[in-house]
Amino acid sequence: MIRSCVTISLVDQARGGPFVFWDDLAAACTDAKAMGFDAVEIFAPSADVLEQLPLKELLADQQLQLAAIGTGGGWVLHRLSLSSASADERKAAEDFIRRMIDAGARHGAMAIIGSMQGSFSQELDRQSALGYLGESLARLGAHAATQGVPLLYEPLNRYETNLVHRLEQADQLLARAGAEHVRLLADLFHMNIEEVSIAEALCRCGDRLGHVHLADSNRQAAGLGHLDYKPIAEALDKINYGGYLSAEVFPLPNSQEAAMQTMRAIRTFFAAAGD
Ligand code: LER
Ligand code: MN
Repeated sequence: MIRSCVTISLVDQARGGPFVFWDDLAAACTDAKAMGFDAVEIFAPSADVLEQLPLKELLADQQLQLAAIGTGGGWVLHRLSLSSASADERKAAEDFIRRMIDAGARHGAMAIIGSMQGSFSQELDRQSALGYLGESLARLGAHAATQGVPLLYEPLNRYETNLVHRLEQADQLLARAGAEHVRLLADLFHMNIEEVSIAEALCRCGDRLGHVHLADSNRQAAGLGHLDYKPIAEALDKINYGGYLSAEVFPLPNSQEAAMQTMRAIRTFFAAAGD
């Protein structure tokens, strides 16, 4: 059965980004539970910060799952990426992510590689950048497997990376690299820009789909833009998707409204979810 999830950002420098709740983890968990969410996804500055949070108690008190951990803080705060031209920076990026994987896995959560994939540049051509990225995904996926969780890889739209924009390209990259412990993350906002058909792209993922970022065409809560959720829900049903729909949207008109609108949309469009 599909489960509901909502994002919480603890990264001040990411202000203006597409996260529903901000700053106060305890208050966000209380709100998420009261609104009926099954889980939260946390965007944290580092593994150290995650490890210092009273996460175990907060999740237990609210009976929430920790679905996923965003690793993009490594990009936002340190400009680290897995496709940097510098071997030292690529290693630092991998180390940053490996520690995030461990910090999340303690709570059963998957780490997300989105912004940390980086871009190719004048210093490093596209094929080399994709080669390094694939190798890192394979290594980090294998590491995540030793911690009992898959790793998530998220294609981003053309304004955020010049490497991988569509799920099929991501799938091919993972297959070429032999990154068998990595699952695909489908972000409906990026897909609305890049995919020919969102529903067909989801169907092609099959059981390689590991997580969904739920957003509308304008990156507001589902139902506040012009995405048609019926074929999307049918596609997820067809592939028996049993993961999370995680609201990664702007807190518009405010965090509470965005979260409540997300729950309404999940209950309306995605059968059996949000009960
Ligand atoms: C960034 O646009 C995004 O969608 C995040 O989930 C990347 O980690
Ligand atoms: Mn996303």
